[in-house]
Amino acid sequence: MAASSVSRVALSAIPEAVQQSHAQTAPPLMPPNGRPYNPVVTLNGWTLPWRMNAGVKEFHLVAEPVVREMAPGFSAHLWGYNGQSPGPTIEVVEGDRVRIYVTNRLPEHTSVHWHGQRLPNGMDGVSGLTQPAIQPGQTFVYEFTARRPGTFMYHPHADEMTQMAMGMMGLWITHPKQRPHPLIAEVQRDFCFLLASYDVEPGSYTPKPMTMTDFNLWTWNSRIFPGIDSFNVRLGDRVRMRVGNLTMTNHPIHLHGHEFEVTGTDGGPVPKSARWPEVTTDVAVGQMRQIEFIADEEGDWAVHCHKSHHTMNAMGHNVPNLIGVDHSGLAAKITRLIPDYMVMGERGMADMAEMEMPLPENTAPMMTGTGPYGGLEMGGMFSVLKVRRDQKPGDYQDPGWWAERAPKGTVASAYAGPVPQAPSAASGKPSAAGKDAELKVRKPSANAHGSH
Ligand SMILES: [Cu+2]
Repeated sequence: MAASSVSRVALSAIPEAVQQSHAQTAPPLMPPNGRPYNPVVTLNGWTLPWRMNAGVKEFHLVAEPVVREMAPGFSAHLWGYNGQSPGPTIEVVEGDRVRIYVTNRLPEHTSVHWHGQRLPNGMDGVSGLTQPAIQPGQTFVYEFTARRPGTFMYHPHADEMTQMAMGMMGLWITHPKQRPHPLIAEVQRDFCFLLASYDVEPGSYTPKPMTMTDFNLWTWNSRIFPGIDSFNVRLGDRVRMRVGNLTMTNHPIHLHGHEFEVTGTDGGPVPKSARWPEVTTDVAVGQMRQIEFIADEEGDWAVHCHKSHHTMNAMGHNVPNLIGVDHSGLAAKITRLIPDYMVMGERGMADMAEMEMPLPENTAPMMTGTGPYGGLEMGGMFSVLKVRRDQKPGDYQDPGWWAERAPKGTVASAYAGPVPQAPSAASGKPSAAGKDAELKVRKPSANAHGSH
């Protein structure tokens, strides 16, 4: 470790850097001092404790290599803050004077940019432009007043490509001072998470920072389904979800069973006249979106990115499309050469989730997760909103599956009676399949020289 630029005496004056050793969702941190507020819940994360020092809220972030469990059985070697990636959520109140000590325990220099904040230019954290970089072993101090309420994030502005690909990021929530606030509703549940993508080769541990678009892990707070906790709420709760995107592509976040409104961005609260109902909202690169809805439908409702490749884990993208191809006899022949070989994709890709193919060590299955009715065949950016009438206020525990209490007759099920004939689209009459079918046949040789 390089020598610190801060003396021992000065270090003792710095607040303790609280560490987190696990990836479970921490209960909301009720503010022990300072202005009161309703705390957020960071999905599979936690809020950084602070200390008050002569009216200033003091935090201590430590940038360092971490081991992040992305899902049970799969961990990645990332860079983060205070033992985890993402770093802890910082929660303050509009008007708070905030001092953040940042210690660099990485092998290279770093800085912290406070994305979306109004602050003095020299506190903006762009190394080379607004400050010298924080060298390994050094501690820097940032200080400013949290001027406007909203949902923000922090991340390095130094060797950004590498440091963000390695997981360096965190959420920052500035709660409103005025309550009730005309544009910021009081909510019963306030969740937050960051979207990040990684490229970790199956069987390895460290993301490849050079990857630009072809990532294989799509994460919420550096977790992948089934490692992402569910959103557990009480029937009738007003629920807020704050989502920030630090990947290289956009993510249409989709909620089942409810309509929501986008009530804020990193630019601040959205005027009421500019809100409209949605069930999906696109979160573009570098953006934050705050969605709100009343959880008034009981059940287990999927919440996910609507890009279907983002609800999968690491896979071989170069798999040929074999849907409809008859493999019979082929597998047996290949198995003689490669004992673990499995033919997949003949009937679709669901086979891949069902057949438990041997995976390299430290690899998450591509499509996985088991629900009360069978395989979910999901991965990546997927979770569940669990709405229950008997979920106690302030209780964030997983209530189990809705299937165990779904009222009779409210679940789709196999039909045993006579099936009515389906009318064909063209005539509106029952179809005479096979009778008038027309086939176009092309001789294989016709295309040999590019002719059609
Ligand atoms: Cu996505």
